[in-house]
Amino acid sequence: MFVDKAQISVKAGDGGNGAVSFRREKYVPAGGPDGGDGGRGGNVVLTADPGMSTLMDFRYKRKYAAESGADGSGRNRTGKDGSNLVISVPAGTVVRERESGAIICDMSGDCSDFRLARGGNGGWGNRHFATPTRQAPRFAKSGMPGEELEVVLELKLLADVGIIGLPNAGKSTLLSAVSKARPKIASYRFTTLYPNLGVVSARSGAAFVVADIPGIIEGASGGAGLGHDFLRHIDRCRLLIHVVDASGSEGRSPAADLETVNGELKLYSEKLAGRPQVIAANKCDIADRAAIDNFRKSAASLGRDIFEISAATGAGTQELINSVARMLTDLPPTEIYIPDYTAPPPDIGSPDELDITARDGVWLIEGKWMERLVRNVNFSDSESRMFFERALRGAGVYARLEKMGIRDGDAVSIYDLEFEYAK
Ligand SMILES: Nc1nc2c(ncn2[C@@H]2O[C@H](COP(=O)(O)OP(=O)(O)O)[C@@H](O)[C@H]2O)c(=O)[nH]1
Ligand SMILES: [Mg+2]
Repeated sequence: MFVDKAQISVKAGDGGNGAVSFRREKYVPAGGPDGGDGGRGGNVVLTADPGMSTLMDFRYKRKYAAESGADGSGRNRTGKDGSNLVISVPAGTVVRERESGAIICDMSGDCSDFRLARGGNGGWGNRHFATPTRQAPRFAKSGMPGEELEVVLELKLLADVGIIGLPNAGKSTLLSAVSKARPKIASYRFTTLYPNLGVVSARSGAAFVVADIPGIIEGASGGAGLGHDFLRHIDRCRLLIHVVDASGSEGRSPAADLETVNGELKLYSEKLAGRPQVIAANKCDIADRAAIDNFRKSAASLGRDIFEISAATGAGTQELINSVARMLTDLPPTEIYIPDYTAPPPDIGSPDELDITARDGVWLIEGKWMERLVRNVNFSDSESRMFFERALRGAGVYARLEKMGIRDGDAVSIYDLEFEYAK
């Protein structure tokens, strides 16, 4: 089974929690805090594997999660970092965010490894929270959650040349004649169920990659067949070789076949239909001269030239390849998709959702809203500190603390910040 599009969800590992622990030593009844920090969560990383040519692996496995960081423990032991989860995808896979369709990355060219989701940081253990007045902090911080994302993977082969044509035109035979690729060849429809890639060397020494895709059948672009999907693989080909059975076997007319495929191509994508196209009149070993000449004439009326070849005997194939190699030198390089995905602005939360807990006369305030506020305040600057004060008051944080019973002299702990409460 060939799969060229897959939807998966990925989740990076959560950070481990910080530990609450105290030193235990002989003759020392209450040691200082020695709770270690949580480990970092693992990232989800994509890696391009040139040996893969299908997204089949993603058909039955859709959820991918990297390992979470381990919790910290006593004796200042930091939790183990979660390992990264590396997901192999075929080279040329384009990754999009599911909902917006925006491109996150194109696994080709320079991009062979990509961090798709970032692991959360580990939380601090209680050893960070000791102060001269609070020598036994009974709290630690939780780890941060790992990033989560739903993405669509699309296979867009990194081939310079795509071979198109109706089933049985001889596409796979041509690929095997000009490269070391050994695609399946047979005379029934849809023999080729997944694309075959082959490296072709021209006389000039130039080499290029050719993709043989399953045949396009009539009505494919309307969703009638698989053809439409297959065209996606050759989206980024720089040139197309259009193989037509010139022998008119099975009662077909080469000129009509040419038109059928080009019609489908246009319906699928004007862009692809506009790519340079070389017509290979195949099976010339069994086609009669008159039929070939007729085909040449009708192609000429469309402003196109044809190459007479026989993929089976190899006749004419080298000329075809040399010409294609020449044309490629003048064509722009393989298209690389430019990412246009921007991560949504982080959820900034609201002051009403703040988590306030009192432990040992220390008032811990946590929450997204606070995190962001603290990040934006420079505490060595008195103006900034006043701004911070006003923000807390304005958001009703002090009112809440009062209501919960805070007293003058209690400590307020907000992330890395701690101060004494005074009405
Ligand atoms: N006589 C002759 N038969 C060919 C030629 N090229 C392909 N064939 C035959 O046509 C059939 C379909 O070929 P295949 O390469 O599988 O077609 P595809 O569906 O376009 O990939 C096979 O039986 C081939 O042996 C050719 O140049 N001459
Ligand atoms: Mg084939």
